[in-house]
Amino acid sequence: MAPASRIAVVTGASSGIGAATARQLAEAGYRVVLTARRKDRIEALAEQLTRAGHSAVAYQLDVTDRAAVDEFATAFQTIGVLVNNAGGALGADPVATGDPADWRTMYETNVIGTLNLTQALLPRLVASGDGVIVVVSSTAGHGTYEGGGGYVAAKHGAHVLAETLRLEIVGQPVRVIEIAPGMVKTDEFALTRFAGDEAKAAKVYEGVAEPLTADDVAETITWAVTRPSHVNVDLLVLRPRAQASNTKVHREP
Ligand code: 8X3
Repeated sequence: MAPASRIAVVTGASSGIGAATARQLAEAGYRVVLTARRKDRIEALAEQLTRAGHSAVAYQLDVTDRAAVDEFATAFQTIGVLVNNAGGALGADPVATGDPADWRTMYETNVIGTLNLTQALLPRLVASGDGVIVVVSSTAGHGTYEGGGGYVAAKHGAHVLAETLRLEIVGQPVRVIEIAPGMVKTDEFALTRFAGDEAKAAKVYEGVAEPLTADDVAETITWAVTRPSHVNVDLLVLRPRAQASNTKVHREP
């Protein structure tokens, strides 16, 4: 169990990997702060966790709004864990025809959002004497695929942010952990990518026996975070067994 005073901030906690991570960190004993743009969702989850005897609060936050992030940071003196999970994909167009506005939005959410939270909370993570920053990147941050376009570029950015930060703050009491999931079937990831087109979203997982779940990833994040303070899981790539690479997926007929 984490000491009750240990605060864990999770971004993008309204659904999917973020919501599952908030739940699992609360169950592991952290005081969880759920952040997302969708207030109703994080409030409902925070209430649910509180009713189950855990410590959880909701704070509406857009990670791309630096002034709001700075204001959020003033609410804390120390923080134990920051999970940078907010992000996502928009579109699967080739580079030749991808929408620059989508590329910009993906860079803003996946990279600048992570940068904003990391910069604003780093002093509080250091002050805790034993801080952890998690960057939830993706296998898209470690290899490309056709149609990956702006998402692959943004996730490479998130990966580089984590790797650079780890070099720069070595010697300070903060671990930097990157978790890079492959194919994860969540309620919203593919649907958001394809602007609500259910048929296109379903095709992503078609014939794949068991894509990863949000809980599989949350369990991995929680495991990495709860290693002893001197153990830094630099990078952990996880995929479903049916996915050997970004472009090699076994699909049952
Ligand atoms: C999600 C993995 O393959 O859709 O981060 O890019 S993929």
